[in-house]
Amino acid sequence: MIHSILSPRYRGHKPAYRRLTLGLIALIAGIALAALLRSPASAQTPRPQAGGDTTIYSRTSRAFEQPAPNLDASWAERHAAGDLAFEAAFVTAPARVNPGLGPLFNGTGCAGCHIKNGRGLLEKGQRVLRVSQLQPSHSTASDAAATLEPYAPEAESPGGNAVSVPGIGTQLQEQGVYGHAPEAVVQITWTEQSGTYEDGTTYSLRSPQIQLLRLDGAPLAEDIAISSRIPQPVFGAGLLEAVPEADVVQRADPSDRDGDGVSGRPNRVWNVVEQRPTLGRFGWKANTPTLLQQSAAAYVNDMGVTNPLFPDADGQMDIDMDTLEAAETYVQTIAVPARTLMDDPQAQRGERLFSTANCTACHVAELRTGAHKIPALANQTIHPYTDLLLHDLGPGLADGRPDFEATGQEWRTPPLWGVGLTQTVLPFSGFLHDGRARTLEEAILWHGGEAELAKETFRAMATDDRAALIRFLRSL
Ligand code: HEC
Ligand code: HEC
Ligand SMILES: [Ca+2]
Ligand SMILES: [Ca+2]
Ligand SMILES: [Ca+2]
Repeated sequence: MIHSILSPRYRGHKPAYRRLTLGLIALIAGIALAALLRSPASAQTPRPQAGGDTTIYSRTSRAFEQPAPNLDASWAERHAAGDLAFEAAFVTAPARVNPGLGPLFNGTGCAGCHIKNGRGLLEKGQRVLRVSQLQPSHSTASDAAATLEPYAPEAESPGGNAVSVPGIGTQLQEQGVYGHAPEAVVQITWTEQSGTYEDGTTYSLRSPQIQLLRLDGAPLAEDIAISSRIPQPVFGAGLLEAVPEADVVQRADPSDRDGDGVSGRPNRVWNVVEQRPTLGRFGWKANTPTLLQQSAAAYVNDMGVTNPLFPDADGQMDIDMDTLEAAETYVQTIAVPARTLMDDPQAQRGERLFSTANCTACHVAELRTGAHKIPALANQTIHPYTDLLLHDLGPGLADGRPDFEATGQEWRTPPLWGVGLTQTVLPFSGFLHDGRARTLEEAILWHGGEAELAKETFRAMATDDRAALIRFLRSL
């Protein structure tokens, strides 16, 4: 007779080997469970915490829109209020909700430009064109602009180094509320140039040519430097604000003492609150010192919404300090998405190549934050892949327009955290200051100047090494 082991007769009579097997199974299950609970922060995965304790584990199209998980209850509440300020779309006064748009503007709200807190596109309503006059004095621009409504809401900043264009100022507002003409009309044409990788594969790079037209269609002037910029991702910005100034400045190597061809300089920009120049951190040329000022400048220049930092000439303002601080708090307290593919051999190889190609000379993997008024941002080890310094990236990317101490060829190293999610969050969004690069490969191939050697190293890589490097960038 064959007895089933489930037979009641056998209960309580399990042989020793069976007890041992069950024990082993339990032990293995326990270890597996512990490993699961420990991941993704376990020992084999050294750097998933891109934003320190503000890191979240999301790789979806909403990955840039989460509150930092380590906010205390009162900051979490302020984050939620800030979210509403960031989402608000302004309208012409008088109105019951969000009045004060314009008279001239580029967009109607923060979220309309920074799509899902990520980038925007180089199209009207999302882009910002900064301008300056090449020959300050007698200029054809002033004649042409004489027919335009003289309006330049941009505040004068001592040391700005960008000479105002008559009738436009230093930022071109392409839209006006009813009865107000835009400052100019922008025409963009694209040119393509082709190149070849060392392995024979060809590629094509596109760049925009920008022409400003008067409203009647006549060209505006030829002696205007134009810098077209797409909206940048805004998550993690609070952490970058919390990196001690001394740590940023200490990485500068203006005379390239270590001879690696990479220098790097801090920008020093006008701080409206402190009424003196301080370290520039935000914007493609690090032309803004703090997130309060970045938000205030966005309100007044991009939306025509006057505020406590930039009131009307007569002292009136469209929004109060609470609203301004709500927007500031929001961009300070957004979570940073964690890195992925930590155990993927190809991504690991790509990370080593990123380092051997000396990308890390500018895209510094690890920084540490210091003090900040928001406790969740203080003393965090973060992996933003930026040094917050200006670098000369060569004539290919130059806009010819100075911005405080940044020259027409210098740009701030942009952070690369979350760069792999860029097109998950916004399909078709581009890389680099004007979104010209359609892929990460194109972004790298545009590097020149101080990054010429790094670019050449990439261009000369074996096909599978290039793929590994790109896979690493996608994992960020
Ligand atoms: C018309 C589109 C537009 C609007 C509206 C707009 N932004 Fe921006 N934002 C930009 C562009 C373009 C840049 C890059 C500016 C530069 O490089 O000079 C930028 C840069 C930023 C940055 C810097 C990010 C970094 O990594 O350096 C922050 C923060 C920011 N914006 C927050 C805001 C907030 C808050 C609002 C609303 C109050 C806002 N923006 C409204 C287009 C916009
Ligand atoms: C000398 C400093 C420097 C070095 C070296 C360097 N970069 Fe950059 N990188 C920059 C700057 C500055 C920009 C922004 C340029 C612009 O927007 O016009 C940039 C932009 C990028 C972007 C686009 C980011 C975005 O937000 O659109 C990627 C991707 C990138 N770099 C990857 C790399 C890789 C990979 C390497 C190594 C092969 C490298 N970089 C080497 C300074 C550097
Ligand atoms: Ca207004
Ligand atoms: Ca203007
Ligand atoms: Ca150097």
